[in-house]
Amino acid sequence: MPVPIGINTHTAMRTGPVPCAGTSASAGSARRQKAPHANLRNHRRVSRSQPQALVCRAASKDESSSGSDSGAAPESTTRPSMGDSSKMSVDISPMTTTTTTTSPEKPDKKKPLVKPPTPLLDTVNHPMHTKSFNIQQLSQLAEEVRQEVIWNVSNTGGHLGASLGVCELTVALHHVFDSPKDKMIYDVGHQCYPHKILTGRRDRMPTIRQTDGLSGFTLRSESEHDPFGAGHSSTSISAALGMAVANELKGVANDRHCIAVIGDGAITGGMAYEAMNNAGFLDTNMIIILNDNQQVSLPTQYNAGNQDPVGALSSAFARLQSNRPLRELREVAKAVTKQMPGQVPEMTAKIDEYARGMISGTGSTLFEELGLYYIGTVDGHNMDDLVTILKEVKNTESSGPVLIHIITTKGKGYRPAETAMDKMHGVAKYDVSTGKQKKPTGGAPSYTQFFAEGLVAEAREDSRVIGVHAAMGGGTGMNVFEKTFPDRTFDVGICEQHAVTFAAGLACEGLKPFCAIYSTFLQRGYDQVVHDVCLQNLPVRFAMDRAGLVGADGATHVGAFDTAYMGCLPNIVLMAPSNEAELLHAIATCASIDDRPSAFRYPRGTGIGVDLEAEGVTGADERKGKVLEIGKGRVVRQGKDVALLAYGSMVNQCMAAADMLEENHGVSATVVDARFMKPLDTELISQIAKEHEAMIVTEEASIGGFCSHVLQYLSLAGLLDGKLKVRPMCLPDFFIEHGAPADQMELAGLTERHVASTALNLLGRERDSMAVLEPGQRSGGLSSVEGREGIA
Ligand SMILES: Cc1ncc(C[n+]2csc(CCOP(=O)(O)OP(=O)(O)O)c2C)c(N)n1
Repeated sequence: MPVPIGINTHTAMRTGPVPCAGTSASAGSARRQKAPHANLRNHRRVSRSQPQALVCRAASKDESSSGSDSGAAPESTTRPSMGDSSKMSVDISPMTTTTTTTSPEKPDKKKPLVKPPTPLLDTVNHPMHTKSFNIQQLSQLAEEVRQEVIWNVSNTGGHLGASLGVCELTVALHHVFDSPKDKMIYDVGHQCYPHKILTGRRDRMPTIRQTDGLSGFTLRSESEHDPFGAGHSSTSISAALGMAVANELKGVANDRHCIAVIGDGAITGGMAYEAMNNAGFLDTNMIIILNDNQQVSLPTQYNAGNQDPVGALSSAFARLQSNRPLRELREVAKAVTKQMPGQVPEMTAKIDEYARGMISGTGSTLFEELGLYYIGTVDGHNMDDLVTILKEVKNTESSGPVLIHIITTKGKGYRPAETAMDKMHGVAKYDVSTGKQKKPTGGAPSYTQFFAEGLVAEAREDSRVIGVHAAMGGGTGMNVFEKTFPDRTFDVGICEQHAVTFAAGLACEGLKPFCAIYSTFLQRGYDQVVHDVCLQNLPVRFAMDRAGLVGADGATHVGAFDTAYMGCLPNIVLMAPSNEAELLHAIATCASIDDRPSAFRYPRGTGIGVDLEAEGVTGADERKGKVLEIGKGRVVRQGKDVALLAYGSMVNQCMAAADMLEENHGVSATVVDARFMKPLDTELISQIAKEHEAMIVTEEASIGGFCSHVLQYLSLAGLLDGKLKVRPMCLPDFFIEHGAPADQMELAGLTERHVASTALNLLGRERDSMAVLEPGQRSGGLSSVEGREGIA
């Protein structure tokens, strides 16, 4: 059934054309001559009328006629009733702004907060329903989407600040382009909540990041409007370029647009430059929207101050923003073209070229030298400008790659977010009126906090200790370290590859770099770990936070693979602490290892509350661990029937399983904390293999890690040739999606019940083994997943 399009009751608004002319062919043309892909280049030349010039079509159509741009509607799309769309002014709650230009007001404490009505949004459950809206209505829709995000995230937690900053952009994109035919690729994907709301997922937003609910990022399997999955940064331009080139090769490029939306943080990642360089070279039609909100690292502000965004690129952006001649000339061009629609292309071309000449050498050449057509800067909260520019770019037949540089405010329109240190980047549930987050109080500090304190303690004693992180000062605890050692802390931007090799360079000169990178993000720096660190045997220390399952952040952020990808590397020492005291010991141990690389992995969330002093930790504020003997594990519980050999956090599940086995089944279990995966404590492993008839080896990591190494050793040592029964228990061979940590552990089969059940099965007690797994059978023991709620 065809879908009704357009809302005729809304008054259409006429918009002027955008300045858009000239060509960025300068450096691009030089590269074009060298192009080795002759076939592709010829294909493009044939398919384009004017490959070298950006030809502007005057935007003479008014807004209502833009409905014809929408293309065919999907059959399954239905439109809800329009509601009271005549009510144009929204009753915005007192702490939020009604327009995009006024600053937020203070909350009126007496007035109870109610969620503002969303009359326009109530009529939209597919992007095509935005087609007939005029600029004023689109602005209102953006504001309604913003309210929807604010209220929804207050109940779910999630990424807030970035989404609030792109409400206008997202509405404008969906109004101008035709998703899913046109591809909108959001880099990282953490700012995609407005996009989800506008693409038929509004009703499921209350489930976001929960078990079986919507993902917190874009996900191909979730919606046809998510053309590319994300979670890790700096991938959008490559993906969009790949899609655009595919469209060219398929001969459908004229009817398809590929748009990458990338932040000023994500664009610091090297991959983004590789992609832009390639895009300029290929000269493929595609659109890059650089969302510049002056937040590169997480958080931007800390240690009682405003941190300048890291990297030279940020200052280049700032120069572009403040380049008055360019801005003014573009404004002039816009005004002129509004008055003289018939002469638009020639007029704007001249002005534009002039503008380019004037700004040469002050920053914009960065993109233009790569062969991109740069348009900027644009107020990313001004709907009129956004829609006008996007329409022009859309209607330009042979633009090549275009970069539109927009300026936005992270947390826009929500005072607590705009004024928060971290712009409320990632939040727990919160009170809408104050923005105060409902974080659990009490309990042990997070592993991250222990890491920071432990590193500070080491750095106090040794001036060679240096902290390196990749835009994750808050997430890794390096902002705490930086407080004490600002000159010894390096935030390199979202550049894990560079972080690793930069640390290698520091190590070459005799310093002691600690490279704090989440397990999942170190994947980005893998060849650097192999080639620059391990191969040269340089003493770089890797602190791999968020190792194992990560709850609501989901599959993209799971730290599953480090034991496999680090375990196969020669030279490196690998450790996994089982609690916070062990983490402090791991830091001290790695600080002492100065002749080879070393690394330790630790989970997301809070420590388990061990008695630090009893565990050998010294110091009250800055806790200092003790240096462990390299390659030696420890027996934490002596039994006789079954051996539970665990690496890292799984020691806690094994202890709980041992309690269950003893109390409920009369089975005596030995629990061994391996501490090291490399070098393996082969002596201890041989000993427990000989002393027990059954052995479970376990870790919260993928196949190919600790379990594989132990089995490899047991096999080579001939210890599998006799009666010993061994079972590996690690993460299953599939990606585990977002959800509650306990649900994820259940799905992975790594709870204490699963360990106990496997032990009983090995001992030939199948019935007991099954019974342990029946619903309701829970042990009261320690679980390493407790306290793992939160956001990356
Ligand atoms: C490879 C990688 N490293 C680190 C991160 C963690 N991270 C998520 S968002 C973010 C900042 C992104 O900044 P920006 O692209 O400017 O987006 P904004 O949130 O400011 O809108 C970082 C460092 C990541 N997602 N991927």
